[in-house]
Amino acid sequence: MILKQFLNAKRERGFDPDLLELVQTIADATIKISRQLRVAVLHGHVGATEETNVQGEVQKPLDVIADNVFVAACQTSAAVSFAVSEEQDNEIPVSATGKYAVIFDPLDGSSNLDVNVTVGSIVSVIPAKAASELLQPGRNQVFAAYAAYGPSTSLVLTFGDDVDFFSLNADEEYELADADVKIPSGNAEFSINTSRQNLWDKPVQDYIAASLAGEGVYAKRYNMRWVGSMVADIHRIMHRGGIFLYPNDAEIAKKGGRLRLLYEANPMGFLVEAAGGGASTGLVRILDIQPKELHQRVPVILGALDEVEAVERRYAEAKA
Ligand code: P6P
Repeated sequence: MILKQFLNAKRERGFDPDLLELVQTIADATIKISRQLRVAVLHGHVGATEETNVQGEVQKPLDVIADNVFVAACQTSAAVSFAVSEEQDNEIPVSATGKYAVIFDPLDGSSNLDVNVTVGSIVSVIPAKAASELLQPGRNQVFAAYAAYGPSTSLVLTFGDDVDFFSLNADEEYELADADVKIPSGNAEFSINTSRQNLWDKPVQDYIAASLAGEGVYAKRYNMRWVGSMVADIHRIMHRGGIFLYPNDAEIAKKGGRLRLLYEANPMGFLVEAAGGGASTGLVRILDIQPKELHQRVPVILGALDEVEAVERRYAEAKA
């Protein structure tokens, strides 16, 4: 089944046609980006630009290209009220009669582009007609997805019900590859940047130490994977389980965390929870956080529910 047929079936089940059309538009944007990535090296689109974004990060040419693709896609849809991008300081007004805000990280993990490692786009859709409605808890999302640009291009999406995996076929159409995906339990594998170990919150230091000592949730020695591209690490976890952590640490605590709430933690949290997993800061569930500003950062602990709950227990014990 291709995405168009999948969305038609949702329409027959009463899903909002405007949202379904917007989802097709978003999917088409990721296909455009996938095409650009394939030839980026040959077109000199790797390396860095002279610009920095609102995050203070040096922009890659493809950050700018991907951002332009998503903004242009939003501007073709009367259903979109605002576009909010990691690469843009402020929200971009689109349609005065729009009813959905599209919030996105157009190209996540772009530092991996130069070395041909999987990168991704992350998208969140919330019901919002006015700029004053852009700061909503992630539980209010009506759609979330990521595209993983790797050996193949995957599109993983949810409307909050099931999580469905699509893969780009030879005709450049997204074809359903796996329906109603659930994160498996039992995979003793954590995903964290261990170079920051001495900075982590103590509950995380203790959780990782226990996992390495064979005293973690699954009582066996844990493996470690860290791609440095959130989409790639989360896609692995969606497939085979495990836990992803970018926890609070002594350095990043000043900024509130490393990853952004509105266009990384919220959409990934919505997807992971819909797949039966957990999404937490260690102290609170990510989807319950009331955002205070567009580019707010949060600590992120996502993955198999029993693993996330184990980290939350360590935070609770530390507070007791
Ligand atoms: P570090 C990429 O820049 C990103 O935002 C996420 O995709 C990724 O998980 C994380 O940062 C990598 O962080 O500290 O390992 O470079």
